[in-house]
Amino acid sequence: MFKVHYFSAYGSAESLRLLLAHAHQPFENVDYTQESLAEAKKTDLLEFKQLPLLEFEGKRYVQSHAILRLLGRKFGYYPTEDAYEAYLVDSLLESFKDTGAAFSKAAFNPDEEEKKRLFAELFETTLPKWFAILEKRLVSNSSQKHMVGDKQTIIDFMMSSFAFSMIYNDANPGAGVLVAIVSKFPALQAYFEAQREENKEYLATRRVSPW
Ligand SMILES: N[C@@H](CCC(=O)N[C@@H](CS)C(=O)NCC(=O)O)C(=O)O
Repeated sequence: MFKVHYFSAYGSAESLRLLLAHAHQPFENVDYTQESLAEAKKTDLLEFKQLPLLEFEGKRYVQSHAILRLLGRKFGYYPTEDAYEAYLVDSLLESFKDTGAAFSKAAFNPDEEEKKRLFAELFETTLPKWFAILEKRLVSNSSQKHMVGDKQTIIDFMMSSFAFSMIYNDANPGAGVLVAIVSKFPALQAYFEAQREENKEYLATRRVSPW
């Protein structure tokens, strides 16, 4: 049985949960609070003192993208035969780091004025530009239901994690503005609907979380 250690939230663990559910691999959530994370940091449980952590077959795995690739290889969601396809997957995955960094810079900024400015930049410039690039990749792919190739890969779980945690999530108070931005990208919207169908069993039963 897989154990997903994370907060009681979607966050950086959700792509892993989506993949495990799609691969019909039972998993258990081990939920943390800030307090229990602080306690865990005093032990050698978390190699980089961060979550998520995945545990299975007596081993522990950290760094969400590395875990995603590991599970992708294990369950057939990573293009191991084709180096170019692997590059396409990886370059999209890397772009999540850049967007995530821009989001964190805004969200955790202690200066309220600067925070407002950074969020405006994120919504007006960073996200629309990123979505345009994602959509361009999508329409140049052989299937518009997947980002790379014609079957599910780890990047589809990453895209779905973002879509169904942040954009199409009624529990996320910031979802409205993201829905409005994505509505300008019809191919991306259609892709997310295809991914909703692809992941429907998990999405129908997972717990509700604002992020
Ligand atoms: N590169 C790491 C980043 C992990 C990370 O930033 N985790 C956050 C939660 S999303 C965390 O553990 N924050 C608590 C802390 O650093 O004290 C990964 O992708 O796993």
